[in-house]
Amino acid sequence: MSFQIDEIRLRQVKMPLVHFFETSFGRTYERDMVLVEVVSDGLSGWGEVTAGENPFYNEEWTESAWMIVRDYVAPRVLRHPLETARDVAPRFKHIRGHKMACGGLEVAVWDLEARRKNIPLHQLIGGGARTEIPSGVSLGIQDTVDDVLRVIEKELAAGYQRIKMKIKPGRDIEDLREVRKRFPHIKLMADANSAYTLQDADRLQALDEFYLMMIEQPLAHDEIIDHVELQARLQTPICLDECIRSAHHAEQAIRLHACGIINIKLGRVGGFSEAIKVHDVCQQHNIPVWCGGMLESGIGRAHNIALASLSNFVLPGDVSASQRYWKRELLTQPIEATPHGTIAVPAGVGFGFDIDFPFLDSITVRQEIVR
Ligand code: OSB
Ligand code: MG
Repeated sequence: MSFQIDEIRLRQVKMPLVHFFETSFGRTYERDMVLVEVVSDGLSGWGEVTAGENPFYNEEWTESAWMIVRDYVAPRVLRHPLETARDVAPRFKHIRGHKMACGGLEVAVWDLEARRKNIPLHQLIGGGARTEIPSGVSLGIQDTVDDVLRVIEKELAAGYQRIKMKIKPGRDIEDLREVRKRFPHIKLMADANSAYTLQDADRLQALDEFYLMMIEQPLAHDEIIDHVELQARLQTPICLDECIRSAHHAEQAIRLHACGIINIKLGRVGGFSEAIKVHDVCQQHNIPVWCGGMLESGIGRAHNIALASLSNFVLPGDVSASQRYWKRELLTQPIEATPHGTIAVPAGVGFGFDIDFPFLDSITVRQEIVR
């Protein structure tokens, strides 16, 4: 049953984080994000562009995403006959990069298709392999090691299954030593967000002593080959994040032994079609995956939950409860974690949660409709 998108509504919303989030590339106090609503036959599907406020994680940021969606992404989808949401991603093949902008609209069409079929999004994408997804937390760099220990204590008490710590040169070996001394048995990993080069290989090798589950994206965001060399020197598996923007990259990284694990982010790879392909490539090669996060609002979070219900998402991911990020969620009900560190996959139609429209309107700073 083919359909077409009649109208695409863009919104920019600002939401302060309950606690700043610091990575090797900087601190975020407030999210400034672009939401995409696609309308067809009076039904709406929703997506979130996961770009940051600055072009530091990758080349995209709020402003670039707005322009790319408005001027390049939306016009390629509007009033074009679609059989399924799978027909959306190929329409962007001439757009270089800007996968998060493309992905924000692509995931909205998947949500729309699920709503048209009156089924949950997880079912439409072929997920539903589990009814609860295993949940971990990503902890930003804290001011002191004592703060790190305190935050870990709190998240473990809340039940989360694994702890990820952000590291950078100077906040790595010493911090991890303290954490391991205090918590010798927890599932622990570190994320460097590309803060090192091959010249730091000795320093990274020293982290083997802490038997981390994995070290995430130690080297440059666009550099698979150096990771091959580093992986050969480490016992700890490397997990690639920034480097993997397509299933092709995943296949190359796996073939070259650049990593043992891959983190999948919907935005980074341009939406569900490509995320599913990355998942499948990894599964064929026995590479486990987990779902990463980009400090999403409830809408992006809900899409992540659906994604993480695919069968090869066997490791706890970065998708955690709304209250860790927001005083008030964009949804009528916040997303919550269970005491055993999981998040229930919602049974409702589409992405499975209801948007809190009055609140959404109150934090919207810009709107534009593309017809
Ligand atoms: O590298 O995984 C990352 C946040 C912003 C940019 C990059 C990353 C992150 C996180 C946070 O680690 C994940 C989350 O809690 O949403
Ligand atoms: Mg990462």
